[in-house]
Amino acid sequence: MASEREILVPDIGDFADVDVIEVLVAPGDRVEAEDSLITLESEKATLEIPSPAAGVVKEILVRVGDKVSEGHPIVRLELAEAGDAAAAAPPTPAPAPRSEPQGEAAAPRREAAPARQEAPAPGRESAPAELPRSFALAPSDLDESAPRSRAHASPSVRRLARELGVDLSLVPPSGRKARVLKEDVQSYVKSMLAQGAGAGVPIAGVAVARAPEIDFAKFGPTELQPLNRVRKLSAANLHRSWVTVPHVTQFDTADVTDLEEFRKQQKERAEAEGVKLTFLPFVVKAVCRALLEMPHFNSSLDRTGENLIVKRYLHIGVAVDTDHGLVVPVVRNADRKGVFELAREVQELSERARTRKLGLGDMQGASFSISSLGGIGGTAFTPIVNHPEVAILGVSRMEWRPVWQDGAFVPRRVLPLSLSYDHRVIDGADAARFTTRLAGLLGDLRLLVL
Ligand code: CAO
Repeated sequence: MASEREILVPDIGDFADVDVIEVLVAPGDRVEAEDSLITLESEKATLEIPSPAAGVVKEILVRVGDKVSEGHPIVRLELAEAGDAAAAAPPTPAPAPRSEPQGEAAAPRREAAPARQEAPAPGRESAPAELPRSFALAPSDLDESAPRSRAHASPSVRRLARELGVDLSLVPPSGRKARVLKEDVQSYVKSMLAQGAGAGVPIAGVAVARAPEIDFAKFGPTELQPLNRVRKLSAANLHRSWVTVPHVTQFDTADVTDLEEFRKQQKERAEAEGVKLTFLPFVVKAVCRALLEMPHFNSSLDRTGENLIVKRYLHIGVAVDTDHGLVVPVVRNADRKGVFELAREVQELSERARTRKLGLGDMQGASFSISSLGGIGGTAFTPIVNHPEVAILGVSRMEWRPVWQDGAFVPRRVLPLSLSYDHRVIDGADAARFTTRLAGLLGDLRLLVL
């Protein structure tokens, strides 16, 4: 009868409380001895933890974002039937250097999987293979039904793929046990380039002159501060959006004098219910109405660029500023929620974002995003579309402005709105209609109930 075994984090040297950045298997997966189970990332290195035995994964005991040390359980494995040498093998080989080929790990020691360690390139931190989902993700990132990248590859190959914007699951492997090698990634990129822009593959991007490397220390004291994982991933995703989406930003203002009165009246009631009532939930509400009326703002271009995928759900991403970087948790089915419920959810999500307690699922599936800087200041800004979404609303700080009404200037509270959009999908006239409608809804909340 098949027996089960808990696979533990092996001796990983001096590392403790290391982040799990990637879970490479799922319950039901069959793994061979030395197939990678998870990837860990410390400040200095990325480590892949392979299975010490063949079998079927029964349960995953870690999640992306967990911190683990030696001895932490990773998976529960139903070992392959007796006779399987790997299953019978004593556990825990010592960590092997990253450059060693698969299957040549050192002799077994304790009851855990052998780890492989990747020495980081000098002056560089290893990038993660998976992320706390952040801004501007690839189409497959937001499509939970899309196949996850489960290709077998070393961290350095994964890093190369990430740098080149290559989805590893699409790369034909040539290594032992279907492992994707560096050369496979390079050939894949070459073949995609050969297919050319006609195929609509947004890799390689625009050729720009390489920036000269400057030794700033020549001009004064400097300090090297490595970017954390969230910032690195945000940077890559924002850059991809920036170069692939033809952006235009439409500016407008909403007269929120009445809304502000109403908000103040409701504030006490909200506080009694433990809710902090800001402008944001009202904006979410109004955005949902405008999206229902203009659904192509709630869509994505498909990979061919020839079809629009219009989403019949309204999941609103809300950009949250945290001290580890920008994250965008998602309020699901926002159109079905009341203002207090939205306020409570934004508050809870932003708290969890700031304490790093969001799960990947909390950051997936947005169909439109809002970035509110109103609590901080500023009169307008040009947010970057959270690709593959096609529009994002920026909200700046409400202020008093003199408005000409009935032959005189009257003081009115105005809320600045900045709508950035993908001009391949949205025309300027529609963008102006969208912000005009939004301003109308925020100017007179009664319109929301019509
Ligand atoms: N005008 C004037 N005051 C505003 C305002 C606006 N547009 N928006 C918020 N405020 C006020 C709130 O009422 C609150 O005041 P009180 O404490 O007196 O009630 C204060 O500013 C702080 O609000 P907040 O920021 O805590 O709450 P929020 O609901 O407006 O926003 C959140 C929540 C999570 C979106 C916000 O905290 C945040 O992180 N914003 C930054 C998003 C960001 O970084 N975007 C850039 C992305 S790059 O494009």
